Amino acid sequence: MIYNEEFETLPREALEALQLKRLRQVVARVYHTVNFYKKSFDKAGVSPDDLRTLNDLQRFPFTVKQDLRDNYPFGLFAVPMSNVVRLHASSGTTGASTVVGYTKHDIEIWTELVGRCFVAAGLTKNDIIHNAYGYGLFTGGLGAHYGAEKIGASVIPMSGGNTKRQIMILQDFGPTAICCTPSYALNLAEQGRAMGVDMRALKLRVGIFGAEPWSEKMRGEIEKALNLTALNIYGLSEIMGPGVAMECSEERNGMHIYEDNFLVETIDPQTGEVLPPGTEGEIVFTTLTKEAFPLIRYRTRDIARLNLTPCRCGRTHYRLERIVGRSDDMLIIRGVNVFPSQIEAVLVGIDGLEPYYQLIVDREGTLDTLEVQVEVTEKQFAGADEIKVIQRLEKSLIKDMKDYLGITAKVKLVEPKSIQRSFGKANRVIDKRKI
Ligand code: DLL
Repeated sequence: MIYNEEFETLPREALEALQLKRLRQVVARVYHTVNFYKKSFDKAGVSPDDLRTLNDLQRFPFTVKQDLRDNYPFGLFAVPMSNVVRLHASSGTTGASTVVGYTKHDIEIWTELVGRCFVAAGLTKNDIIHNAYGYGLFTGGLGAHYGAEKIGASVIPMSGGNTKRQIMILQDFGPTAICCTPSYALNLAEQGRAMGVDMRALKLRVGIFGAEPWSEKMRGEIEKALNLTALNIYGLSEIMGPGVAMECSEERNGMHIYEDNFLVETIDPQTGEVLPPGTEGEIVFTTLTKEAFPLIRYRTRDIARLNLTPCRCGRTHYRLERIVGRSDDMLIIRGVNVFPSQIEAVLVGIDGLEPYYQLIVDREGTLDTLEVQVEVTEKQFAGADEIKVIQRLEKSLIKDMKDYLGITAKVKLVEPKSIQRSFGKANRVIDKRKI
């Protein structure tokens, strides 16, 4: 089934004509309403009138996450706040966080696109959808929620956490579909088994998993543990939230990008040069229909490849293959995005700590773990109540990490000079996870 047959199956030529029309509109609009774009286009010597073909977009400058941070919180909005009906944000200390806004119309489009995703997954109004994406500033919970209601399904607004309760609801309410991160799906399966529940006998038949990288191997494990069909959903808050791209149940081989709303390019992350579609590189999006927070040539930092071959399902939109990595140092820990620099921002300014730290990321069972090792100062280390003070410091750091970044971390304060010094770019992250 296809939610919006007209737009999802547009022949390529008509799709590109629509994209060009929308692109010209959005580029002109941001130029005239957002100071940042006026300045950056002027600096690059381009104007909206230069856009005659889709290829002309290559002359326009990229937008990067730092631009969002520099304009924190609302500086890139293209409409007055009175037209904004919703805000979402990433975690982070002030300024390191990114904030996105939506008009009523933006929410309608987002809702339709997530509706498209659910229909692509084979869901209908007869399904009960257990939504375990976090509700709140994260886009996952509310994004999936609105889409589920749009197709008329019954949605259980479960949010994240409370695993035992989730397992009880899965048994009692009998949802036929579940939305969560792939690692949480494995965690639910494991905890359910530990509680003596036959997780394969639940009514679940489809899982819609995303918000973090996963592999075909993990797909196999989840399908086996929960006895369902596992599908991949992609999105990022800057561009909209979940529902930028979604796998169809027919081929389960790459996620159709809703290209009537998002223009996609692949670039070389080192040089910024545009690569032929189908080559592995960094994915760049331009939003074509967003009102409150349009983005022009936004560098996602996600590394992947487009699949241009026609799909059995009939959708003409190109597919995004699995995300294979990132061109920056962003970590996704239990579905929460965090940059080492944000952790550093929590650490600096705390009396008794040195600016030397290391992050050790691992996976225990199905759950990501993060250990932050930080050096204490000589003075602190040699102090009389050393152990008591260190324990207090560790506790308060764990709390700050949770409060500012939403992550659960172990903190280990280590002796002065025990973290290896680097002679070039510091390598502060040791990621031992094998996904
Ligand atoms: O994770 C939106 C989302 C919610 C997508 C629910 C899917 C389901 P952010 O928190 O802004 O938004 O994180 C976006 O997460 O740039 C990717 O690096 C990563 N990511 C999202 N989906 C996938 C996926 C949401 N299916 C960042 N596979 C993106 C791999 C993914 N990585």
